[in-house]
Amino acid sequence: MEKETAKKRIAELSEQLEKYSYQYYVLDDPEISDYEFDMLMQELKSLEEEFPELTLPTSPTQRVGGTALNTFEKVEHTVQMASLQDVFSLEQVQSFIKKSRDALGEPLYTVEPKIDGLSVSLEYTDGIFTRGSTRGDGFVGEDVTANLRTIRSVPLKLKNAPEYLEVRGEVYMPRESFFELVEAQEIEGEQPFKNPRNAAAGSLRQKNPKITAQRKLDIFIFNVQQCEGREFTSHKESLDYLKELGFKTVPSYRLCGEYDEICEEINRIGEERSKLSFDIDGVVIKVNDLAQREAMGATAKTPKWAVAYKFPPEEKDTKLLDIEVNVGRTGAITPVAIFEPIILAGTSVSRAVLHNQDFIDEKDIRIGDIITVRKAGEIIPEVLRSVSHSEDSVPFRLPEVCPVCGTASVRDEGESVLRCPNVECPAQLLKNMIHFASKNAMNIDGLGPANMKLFVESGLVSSPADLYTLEKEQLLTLERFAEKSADNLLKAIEKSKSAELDRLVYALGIRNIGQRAAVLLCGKFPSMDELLKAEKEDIASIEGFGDIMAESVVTSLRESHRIDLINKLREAGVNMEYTKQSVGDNRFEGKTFVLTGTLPTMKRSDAKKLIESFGGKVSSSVSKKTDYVVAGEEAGSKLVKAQELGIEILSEADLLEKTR
Ligand code: 0OX
Repeated sequence: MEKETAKKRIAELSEQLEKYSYQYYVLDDPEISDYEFDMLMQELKSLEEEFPELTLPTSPTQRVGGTALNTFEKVEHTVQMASLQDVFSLEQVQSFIKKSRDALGEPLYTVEPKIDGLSVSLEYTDGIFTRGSTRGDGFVGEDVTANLRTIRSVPLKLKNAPEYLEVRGEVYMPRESFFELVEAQEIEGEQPFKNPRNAAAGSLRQKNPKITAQRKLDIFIFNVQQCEGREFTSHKESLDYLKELGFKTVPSYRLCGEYDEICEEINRIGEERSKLSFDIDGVVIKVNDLAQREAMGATAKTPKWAVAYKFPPEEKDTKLLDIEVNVGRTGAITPVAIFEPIILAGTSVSRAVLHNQDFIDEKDIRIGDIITVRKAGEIIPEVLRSVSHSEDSVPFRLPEVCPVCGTASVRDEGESVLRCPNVECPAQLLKNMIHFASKNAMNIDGLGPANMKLFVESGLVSSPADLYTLEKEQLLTLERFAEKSADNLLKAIEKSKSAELDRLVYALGIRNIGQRAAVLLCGKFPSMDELLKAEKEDIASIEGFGDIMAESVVTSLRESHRIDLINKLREAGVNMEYTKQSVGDNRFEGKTFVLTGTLPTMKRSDAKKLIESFGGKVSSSVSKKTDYVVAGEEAGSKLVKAQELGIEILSEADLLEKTR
């Protein structure tokens, strides 16, 4: 073909393919079949191969290109990519409406779904997609242009575009793509992504755009950040314009005036939620008029003219396929519901703890039932109820013997949990050993669950004390170990001998004694000998301790197998003294917290103890002196006041993160 003819045909094909891509990826309404599309693409590719000098960077063939990067360049956002103020109740939405009405009279609001993905900026110069970046901290993000180009709904070229345009949107992974990806990851033996949002984030930060291209990401655009050559007076007008330019804008943006109307739209979006092919985690309410937005202004992080209403935990029905009976580290026999996978709060779940026989009886949960599951605190799935039994189902009974070692199970007085009393039960032994060596306990590098399983199953060790008499020759008999790995492991075991006492106390796996409790115990009894002699009352008097914890310590440390273990560890040279100066760190010293609403997993009293144990203060009212407000569900006026004062709001997860 002549070059001139090729040039014409390339332009024609590019134009057609752009149109069909737009119909397919943005409008979800293709005019031609996939086959016809592929044929056109094929034709374009071969022409470009023949005439490489005619290949434009904006050609539909050029979405996946370039080589893998080592690092992402930093991008300074000229216009801050602000985050949204979250609210958790309709009462808080109402208070936002009231405040904005007080300031503005009768403003209009746009109500749009809140896409659960990650925010990015796309920049277009003279209509050409020139740069795309992540939000980062709102001021500086990372250049992920090559990866964003692989997203089919990101236009590479705009028609009738302004001189310069920066838009903001949310990259997400549709649920179906997420499931496909997880399945492939499981087959490959890779750690699968936890939810579509993590998968989208991980895929967008891939150094190799070819991998991103396989991940089937998508994007919704929801804001004009900058536009040279065109002015807007309202958000709705700017969204309509973006739509016209060919962007895939947020799936709906309704204009509302009154609070009732906004509520109606929140409910409508909530009802649609499960039918969508992607995850949303709330609804964003924004003042529509841009001049009115200016008038309301912003705090350091969030605009005052918008809020994000976050949905309460989602509930879903599914089929209970089986009840698995697990034996834990402390011998607790726990029934676990195994159900058909469902997506809850953005994660695929198929298991939930059923606690004990009483729980099962109370809810009359039977194998084969349709059950309702929800995510408590968006983290831990729980079975709420049985909706219906299947025909000829029978009530479920936990076995009377340990499913692993066959020992008759016991139920301690006043407790609802069944236990396997056999301290040598293989299930308990292995889990205890794994716990002993784990990161937060003795921190023995290279001794994770897989190696520990191997050691226990091959009979090399049957107690944590055996680790300290392991010899290199013994390790070398195992296929997994060679000279170097054996030396490294022995070094790591040796190093663990000098671990602080609180690690050892935690590693002993005493029921109800977590890391923090171990630190507090050692603060009061700074040697193993003192701890072994401690009386229940003395332990119970430690701030943050209760009777159950104290009882647990005393009983466990009087058990002969544990005394035996401690003696052997001592003989092996494991540290038995506490050398830390202070009881723990006081990272919250001088900080005042206010707790409000129902926290997803913690009781408020526990959260208070936790804060105080790090030297923080908990106050009951919000004032300018408050440093943090920890807000849960149904948080009310305290949260509103905190928002007004620009105080940092923490979720339970944020609080826990701060104590890590
Ligand atoms: C979303 C979403 C996120 C623009 C100005 C402040 C926040 N995840 O769907 N952010 C915004 O708005 C930005 N809108 C959204 N719809």
